[in-house]
Amino acid sequence: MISLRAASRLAPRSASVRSMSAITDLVGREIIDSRGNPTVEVDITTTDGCFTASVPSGASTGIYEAVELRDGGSRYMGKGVLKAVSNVNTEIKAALLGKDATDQRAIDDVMLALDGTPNKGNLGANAILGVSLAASKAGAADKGVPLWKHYADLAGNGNPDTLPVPCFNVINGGEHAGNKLAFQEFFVIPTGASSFSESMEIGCEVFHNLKGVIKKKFGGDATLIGDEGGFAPPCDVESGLEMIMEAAELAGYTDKVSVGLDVAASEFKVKDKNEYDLDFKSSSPDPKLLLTGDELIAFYKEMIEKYPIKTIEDPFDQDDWSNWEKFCKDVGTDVQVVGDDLTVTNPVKIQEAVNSGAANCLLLKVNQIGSISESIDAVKLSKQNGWGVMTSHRSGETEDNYIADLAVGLATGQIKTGAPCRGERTAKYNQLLRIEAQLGDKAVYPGMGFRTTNWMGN
Ligand code: 2PG
Ligand code: MG
Repeated sequence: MISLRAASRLAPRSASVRSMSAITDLVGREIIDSRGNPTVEVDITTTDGCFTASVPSGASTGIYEAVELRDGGSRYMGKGVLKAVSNVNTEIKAALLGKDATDQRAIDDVMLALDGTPNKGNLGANAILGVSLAASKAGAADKGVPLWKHYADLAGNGNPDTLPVPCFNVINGGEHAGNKLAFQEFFVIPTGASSFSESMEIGCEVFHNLKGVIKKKFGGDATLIGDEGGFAPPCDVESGLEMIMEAAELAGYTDKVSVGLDVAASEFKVKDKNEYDLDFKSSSPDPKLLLTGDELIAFYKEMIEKYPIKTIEDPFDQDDWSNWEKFCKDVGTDVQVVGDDLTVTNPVKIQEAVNSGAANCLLLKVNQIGSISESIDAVKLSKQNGWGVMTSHRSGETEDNYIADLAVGLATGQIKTGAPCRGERTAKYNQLLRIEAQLGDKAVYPGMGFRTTNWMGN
């Protein structure tokens, strides 16, 4: 019997009589992400040309995410990805040459079978995702459609017309900044804009006004930025929210913005205790900032009362299901409760959270699960259960902007990709401006309806 590997080596010859989109070459390489760490980039060549995609990387990584293969050792402080790149250039290449780039599911399935582990620990989720993404670009080109339309086709989502509402992360804390602030992300969300381009205008103007507010309060040093382009002032949670609202007022948009948080609470849960340390970055933590689960819930509720908070991500640790459930039951109607570390874009985890009522929105991060097809499965499951879906970048990014196309193609209705600052963040927002122009009069901006967008899939 001929082995899978041997059969795939024969494939290029038979490719000439098949679809024009057959993969004729596949090359992986190591490039550098926005934090100066190596990551995987992949070129896929078909008769339509060469299509390149690259893989992002997190800092506040959930423990249940698929494996990001790193080389270890001293090179790049252990963060090299040459093993993952080599997996692309040997095993994955051998298995995919000759395959039809438009058949995303088949391509992803070949890689999953080749890897053979539940968490992609063999080949690396970074190797598999790089290929999966590049294949999706080749597939779109073969069909002669924009990438967002190809993603919509793959998901059975018809002709999407909805741009996402941007959640601009204008204040950075947690693992993304050197300040003492425990919560990781503070969003200004232009829910009152009438179009995506107006939402950009609002986001940028609030961002610039916020710089002035922070400078006045803490001096110029406090306007340095964190990993996702937001400011990293030495403030606490409440004063962060206050400054954002002050900036919105100065910009003249008080009535047009909501706010949101990514707490990233897994980073400061006290091990084996129902406690969270909001001073976890300090060398001598203030005991007043050590809160029980109930105290943290009470604090969130107080903030929700005082500020127009519409979304809170990872309010508790990834294993702290009981506090998630209590919180989502209490506030989930008015406030979106987003699973990131809790759900890791994994249908098994999402189903668990649906069953227990622990969250009501998926944070969609393709590298948490490691392929386009499985990401689509995660979005479908979430939508079918009435959840919102927020498309997300990672804190370590590249110039690649495919998440903009994903957000439109899968009608997620909301996206977070940092502040309107730093090229790897604006690359995504700028692609959304282009897609808005392509859609022309048909473009829909969901505004306050961002939690329940027009999904045509099933
Ligand atoms: C998050 C992300 C992206 P990271 O927690 O949502 O903002 O951060 O990529 O570091 O996990
Ligand atoms: Mg998060």
